[in-house]
Amino acid sequence: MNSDDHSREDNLARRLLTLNGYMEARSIGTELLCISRTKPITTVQQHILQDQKRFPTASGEFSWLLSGITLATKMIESKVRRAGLSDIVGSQGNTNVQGEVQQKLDVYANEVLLHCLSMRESIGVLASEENEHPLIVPHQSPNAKYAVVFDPLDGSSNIDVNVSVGTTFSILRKPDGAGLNDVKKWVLQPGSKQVAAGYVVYGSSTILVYSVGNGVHGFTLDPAIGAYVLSHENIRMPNQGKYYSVNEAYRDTFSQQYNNYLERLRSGALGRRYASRYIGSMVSDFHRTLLKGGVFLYPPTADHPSGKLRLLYEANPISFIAEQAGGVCSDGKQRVLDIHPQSIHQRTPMIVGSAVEMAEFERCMQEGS
Ligand code: AFP
Repeated sequence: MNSDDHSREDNLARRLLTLNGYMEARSIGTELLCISRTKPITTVQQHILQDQKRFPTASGEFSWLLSGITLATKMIESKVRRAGLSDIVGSQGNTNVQGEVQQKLDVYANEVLLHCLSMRESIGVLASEENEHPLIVPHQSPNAKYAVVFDPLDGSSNIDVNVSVGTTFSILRKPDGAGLNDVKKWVLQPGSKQVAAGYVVYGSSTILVYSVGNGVHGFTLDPAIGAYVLSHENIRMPNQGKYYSVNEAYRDTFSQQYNNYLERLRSGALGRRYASRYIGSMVSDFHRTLLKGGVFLYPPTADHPSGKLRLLYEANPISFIAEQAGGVCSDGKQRVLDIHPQSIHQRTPMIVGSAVEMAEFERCMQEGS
């Protein structure tokens, strides 16, 4: 082998061993390769297992449960990435329980989550935006102690135009004494009772953000290795941001307090003039608010006097994440996590954001019209 061959081989090995940026290959002389780790890889499963070490009695079943969510969301993401190529965009021709047109991807995402989560013995009840009633998982295991509530594809009316969409989920523990048939008791719990919650955004990359009540962590899906890899450790929402996010087309139907608040943001009363951003896909709008600060609002409107967002599977998981990251989430009157739900598909107004914007929001609400 001459030195050109060596150098070609060396470069090839270097490329192979650079394993998507996680490892570094170094040559010593012309023959030896020394591999050193540049960045430790932490997958979401490793992270959950490490976190469980805090609880000496943890059996690992919770990480197995969460792996049902990660598997399902990888399957959803692969369909989302092929939207436009396969016959998966467009409406299914049905409406769901909310009276909303079901997209084909809504139906697929729902089926995938139901399938993957039904395999987990620790789950007794599943409730989805797409199903009228909560479902008892067929295995009916006596070991079942969690309910998972989810919106399989939030923002799906945007999918045909390549706008980011997401999945939200909330995990609740079976209340003491509840039987398997008391499905409403399993899911009609205030958000403060969530044991874990999170979401996935299928955006320019796919990111899973979750919390088990011990901070908020983000994992980006590395398509080359098919794993969610820790990319945003211990996310903290900035104290103040520069964007507000609301559908301003409805502003003439907002109450005076909301309009006063928005005017204060626009006029610079909080020390800066805000710009606006609104995607119309709540998970994506919230994800920006989580990372950059600011405020997202879906107030009561003429069409949705109780707000549009669903308490159990949209507002509650988002509130849990927001509070864990140092943010605040309100329905305009109280903390969202304190609302006692009366029905599975209950809606709520939701205002979520950084400490500075939320303090001003609460001040405007108290001031009245
Ligand atoms: P779809 O899932 O039907 O697209 O609804 C998305 C959503 O529930 C939420 O993600 C958005 O923030 C909100 O609706 C947008 O609603 P408006 O179009 O009324 O602003």
